[in-house]
Amino acid sequence: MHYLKKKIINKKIKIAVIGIGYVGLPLCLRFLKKGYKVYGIDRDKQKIDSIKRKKSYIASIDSKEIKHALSLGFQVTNNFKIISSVDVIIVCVPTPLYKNKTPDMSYISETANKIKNYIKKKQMIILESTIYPGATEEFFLPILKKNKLVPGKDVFLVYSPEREDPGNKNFTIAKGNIPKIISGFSFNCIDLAETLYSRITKIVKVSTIKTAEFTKLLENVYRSINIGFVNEMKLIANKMDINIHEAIKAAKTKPFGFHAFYPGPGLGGHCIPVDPFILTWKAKKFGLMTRFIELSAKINDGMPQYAIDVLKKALHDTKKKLNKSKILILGISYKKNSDDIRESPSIRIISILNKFKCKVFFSDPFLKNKPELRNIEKKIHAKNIILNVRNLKKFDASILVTDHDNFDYNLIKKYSKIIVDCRNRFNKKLNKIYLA
Ligand code: SAJ
Repeated sequence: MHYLKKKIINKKIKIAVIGIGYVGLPLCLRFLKKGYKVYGIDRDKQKIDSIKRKKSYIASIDSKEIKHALSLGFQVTNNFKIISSVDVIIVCVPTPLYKNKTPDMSYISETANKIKNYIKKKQMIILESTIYPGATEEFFLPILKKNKLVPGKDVFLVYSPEREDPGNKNFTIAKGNIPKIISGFSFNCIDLAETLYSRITKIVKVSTIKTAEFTKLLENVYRSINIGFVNEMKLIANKMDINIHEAIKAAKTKPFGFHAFYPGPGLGGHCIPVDPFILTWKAKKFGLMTRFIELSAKINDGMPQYAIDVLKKALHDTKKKLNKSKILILGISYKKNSDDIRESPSIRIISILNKFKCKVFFSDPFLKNKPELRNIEKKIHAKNIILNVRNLKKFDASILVTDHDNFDYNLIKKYSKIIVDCRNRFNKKLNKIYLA
């Protein structure tokens, strides 16, 4: 049996996870709980210090879990030298977009650059970040070549896309109930990946690394285009004075052939607004114009402005002008019950409102304890306020952008002058409620 395979089965391997964010940290904890020696590597000193202080920086991970992980021997560092003494290297770094919507692969290339001086024979290198088909080999084969390491023989190159869903309490890495797609450079690589990942979850093997890279994008572009579709259906329904949510609820009764998506103020997060552009960028290299995917992204992109247009109409109905109004944004994270504000539509809405010179505040219970709240307020030129009668009465309109479950919807309905409802939380037909 292969040397590495034996070490994996006997839990003798050492694992280094590069990038201990919302993907890497849960992975570290899972392997630790399964009895493996794990090192977390990150360039962000704040993350390193937080772990050493037994403090979690991920909403879905309790600090008690960090304490337990440290008792199991979890070690964190920003020094890549440790790579030379581990058996498995798992890369979980971000792949955001540049402003021009092309993939920013700088984190991947920087990581490849950092590990190239330390990799050695008998190691397995796994990439989990969401990337375009071909990227794993493009960024990692050159460093193997430079070190005269033959993939599939001296070292084992694997791709297994992350499927961490922040805030999802039912499906988590910790529960081991999210099947993991795996593939590798050769049969040996796939076999070793299967041996490793089957220790922590169900696995789904695909034939090539490119297929695995493509599958991840398929999963997320599927969401993005369907959300774009239902957002366009919302525009039609609103024009025809039909409640789109009532129609979706009815359509859901069809026991086959319909999967419900819900209209909203636009797409936020680190995956869904990003992944379509990663795929379209690569498709263009093959001379393909992905019109449908790009059009759905454009529709989603237009939703924050649509919410503002509905707000303008609502203020007009009460003889008010937007630039003379005080507006409250309810919810600033990109999806409900989360404290993550990346690419949040709320931020887009606030920046449009700021251009109209109206006074904008927001209220988000998930942000109140966030250490970086002050910076967020400075960056978006809007302050977080407590939701109470006195404050609600001060505003000419409230826009419900992120429908956290712990909002007091009765209080909002009672004391808001106007409500622009982007999430159909106020489905009562009250004059002051405008569906956006
Ligand atoms: N959204 C809608 N309508 C919907 C669903 C989502 O407007 O019907 C919006 C959300 O408000 C949010 C954005 O889209 O702003 C993205 O929401 P999401 O539910 O897709 O959540 P994400 O971005 O956290 O996506 C993750 C992805 N997980 C991984 O990539 C590992 C995605 O594949 C999951 O399907 C998704 O979580 C999930 O199902 O929650």
